[in-house]
Amino acid sequence: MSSNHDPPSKESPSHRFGTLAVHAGQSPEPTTGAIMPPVFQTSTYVQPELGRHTGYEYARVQNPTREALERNVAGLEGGKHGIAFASGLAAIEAIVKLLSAGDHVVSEENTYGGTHRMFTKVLSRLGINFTFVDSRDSDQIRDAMRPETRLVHLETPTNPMMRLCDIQEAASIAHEGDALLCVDNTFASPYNQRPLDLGADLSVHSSTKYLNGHSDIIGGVMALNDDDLSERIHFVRKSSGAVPGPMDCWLCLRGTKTLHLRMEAHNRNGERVARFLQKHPKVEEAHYPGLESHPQHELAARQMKGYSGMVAVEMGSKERAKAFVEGTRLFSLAESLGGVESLIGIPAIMTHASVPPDRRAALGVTDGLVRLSVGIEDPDDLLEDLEGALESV
Ligand code: P1T
Repeated sequence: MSSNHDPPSKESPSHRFGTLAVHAGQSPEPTTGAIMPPVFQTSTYVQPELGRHTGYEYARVQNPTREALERNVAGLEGGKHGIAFASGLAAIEAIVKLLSAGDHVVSEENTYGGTHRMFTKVLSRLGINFTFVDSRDSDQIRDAMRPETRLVHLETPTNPMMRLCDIQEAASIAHEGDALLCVDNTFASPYNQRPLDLGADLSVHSSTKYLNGHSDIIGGVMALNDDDLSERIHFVRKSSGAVPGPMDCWLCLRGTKTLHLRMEAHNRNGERVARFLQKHPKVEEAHYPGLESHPQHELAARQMKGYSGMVAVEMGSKERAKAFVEGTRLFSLAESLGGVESLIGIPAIMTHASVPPDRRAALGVTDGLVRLSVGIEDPDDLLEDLEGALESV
């Protein structure tokens, strides 16, 4: 365990999200009363005598700044434990490292390209077997389950096709077997969706995205309730070492305290951009769970509180997509998402280039698909920017 040191904080589990964002797991630093947790930029801690320490021995295992972030994210996800990592992929990898050679994982087929690459090119070489399914259809998850399935890994909404999975149903399928359900909640953020409340065992994030929200760190974090599972993941992290630095934890904690304000703006702007693009004659199709035309809009309305700022549109060809992404001025051509500034890109050539072309084609990740991460700028300026760029298509 990383922390036996949780100090009392002001919040109670009955507090609302915005109060939890500011206060969950936070308390004044005991020496000075500093209201913000210091950046404990240290690798080790002095022991008063041999065999006796302060509870902090070595910073791979314990760091108070990291623990302040972990308690905050746990509060936002409605979980008992938060565990932070050096990146989103490191967090997902730590979960799969609970398994042994011969174990089996059922994974959504349309995950972030890097997750798919780690599963197929790294972890499968170590004897862990993966079956990829379209988790929009719960029967595909059920049919893929084997006696040795230990993990069901979902992303909902998926990157970049915005497909959804019914988390409650997936949890019951995973638990009928002997498997954990992990949901990558990066695209929704805990403000819009709380997988643990719906029966998932783990909610995992690339905190690089909405949680941090300012495009200035790489990080990962997960939330969970089970004490034994938390112990086992802490053991993997301490043994493997993919820990985030204290300054990055401090920055991320600064981000999570305004998550509710930023997500309201992302949700609002995302929906305006999606509706604008859906109606635009140069756009063939818009993918956004908040649109009534999204095939799973009813599930989205049931499972999510808002639909975030991620939008994907089919432009019909690589040339048209290229003209669009190179024609914007406010939307920057870049990988990543979830920051305050708007980004635009072509997943097939950028974030999902590592997914084999035939698999990309089967998923609908065409060379003409454009993904937008809609930021929190004034929405009228964003629409003007998109209108201008579409004129050049
Ligand atoms: O980049 P990292 O912090 O390791 O997170 C990986 C990751 C995990 N899960 C999801 C849903 C993600 O979108 C990502 C990273 N995604 C991008 C960099 C991107 O532009 O899609």
